[in-house]
Amino acid sequence: MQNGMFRPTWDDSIADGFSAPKLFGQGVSYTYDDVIFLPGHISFGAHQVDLSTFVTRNIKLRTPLVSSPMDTVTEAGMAVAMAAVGGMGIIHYNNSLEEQLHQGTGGVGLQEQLRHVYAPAGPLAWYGLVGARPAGGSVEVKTAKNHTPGFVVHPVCMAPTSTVAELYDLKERKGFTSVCVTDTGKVGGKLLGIVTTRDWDFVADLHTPLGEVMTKDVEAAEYDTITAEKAMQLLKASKRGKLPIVNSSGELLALATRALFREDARLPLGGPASVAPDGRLLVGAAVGTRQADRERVAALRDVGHVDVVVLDSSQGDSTFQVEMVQHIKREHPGLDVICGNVVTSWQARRLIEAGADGLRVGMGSGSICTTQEVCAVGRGQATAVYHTARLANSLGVPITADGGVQNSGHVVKALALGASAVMCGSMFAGTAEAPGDYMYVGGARVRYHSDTQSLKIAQGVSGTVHDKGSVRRNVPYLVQADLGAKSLAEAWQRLDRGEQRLECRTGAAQAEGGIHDMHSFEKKSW
Ligand code: CPR
Repeated sequence: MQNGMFRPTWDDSIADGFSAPKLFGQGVSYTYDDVIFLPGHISFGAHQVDLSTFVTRNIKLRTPLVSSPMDTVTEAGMAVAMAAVGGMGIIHYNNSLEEQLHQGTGGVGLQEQLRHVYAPAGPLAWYGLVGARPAGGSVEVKTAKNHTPGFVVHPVCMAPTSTVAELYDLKERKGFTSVCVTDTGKVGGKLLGIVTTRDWDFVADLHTPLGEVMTKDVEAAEYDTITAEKAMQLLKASKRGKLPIVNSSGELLALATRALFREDARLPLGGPASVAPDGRLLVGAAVGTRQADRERVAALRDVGHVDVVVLDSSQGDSTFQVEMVQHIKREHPGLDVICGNVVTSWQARRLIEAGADGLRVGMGSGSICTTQEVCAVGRGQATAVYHTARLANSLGVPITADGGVQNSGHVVKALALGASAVMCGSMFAGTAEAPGDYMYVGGARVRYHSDTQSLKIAQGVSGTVHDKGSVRRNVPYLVQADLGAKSLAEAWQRLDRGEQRLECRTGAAQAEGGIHDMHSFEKKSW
């Protein structure tokens, strides 16, 4: 005791467990579940823990979570939601550039998505940032301090010629019972009306066009003058559930809803959104390493203003990536590049020397990934994260632990072992912001097929995931760190000094650490 305060001093002779170098230096490949951290001394409150980190050399996140570039996970809605909670989304590229720019997945092109995310006049520019109103009429989001989300980014739209049968189908697939009706059937079309349950629940003829049942007398707010506060007031006063946001030509841009405002009020953790220096939301996009991808990168940068591109490959240590990262750094010097995936220090070093600003770590740990089984290569994710992070962090390049996260404990383990951020796929698939109809088929992605070769090897499977609500609700629960350290830097120092002790768990210890001896139970991660 000193001055009445207990000051823990480190004493190696009574230290239990193993240091990280010892545990991970035994030639054993450990997954997150295999290892357990021995608890340390806590001398601060949970609210004092700061998990902000750099996900690349230049991009800092308040929340160290990134959503995977998978067509079942990250499109514009997810990218915006991730930025709104202080993380970042990486938009997938399971499309040709042409398709991305003009059609896109599910009819929403990447160009459109990015324009919405970035265009100064687009609704997403202020989604999650409402309150940071533009000066002089132009929407220049200067600050994310007044984080008050409440707007639907891509409201579901139908055309007046769509039928009640299509609404039943939508309800079945997505659970939605209300839609905006526009002349094009899409966001950006002229707003003609709104259809809610009360408009169609007694309509017997399923072929009835929505134009006949929709409510035409809809109160809409103009984008240029609306704020979150005003939208809430209007919704309260009108006692309606939805307030479409339109431009001066009456074209639908977004939708404010009572339900979202109600939900936002209950969100457990607030804070600033992830914003680039120019005031726009941070977003990343995945690309490949072919010649056409060079044009894709240029378009993403020039049209979409992406902040980071992710070179998307299950085996990133290749001449293709080295040449691609060198090309990007030469042609687009301000654009950060995350290379990968890697699992060894050597792989990491080659890509860092080539110019990588960040690395994505994980091979075969993803929920739908069969790489280890099919190709006989990979590494247990805990071991991969520890070794690559050690090397990369010493060279000033952050790593993102990619794949295999099933619970908040896995996130904490990844971060404590040296990751600056954690990338999740299946964890976010099935959330309200993920694309898809509650079902996905994820095995046919470009990067996992070598289509110039006669032998094509699939390294993924198809699967389904549960509906998980909104990521804006889930994310705060995923980053509840109890590291015995106030920041990631402090946690890594403890790991380096050998003060953070670890052990490998036997199968029985893992069973004991899970739920047992219950007749029945319901397990909720959040
Ligand atoms: P989970 O978070 O779902 O466990 O893992 C997500 C990661 O899995 C992705 O970021 C990616 O690295 C990997 N992944 C995604 N699709 C894949 C296919 Cl089709 N095959 C193999 N791995 C995949």
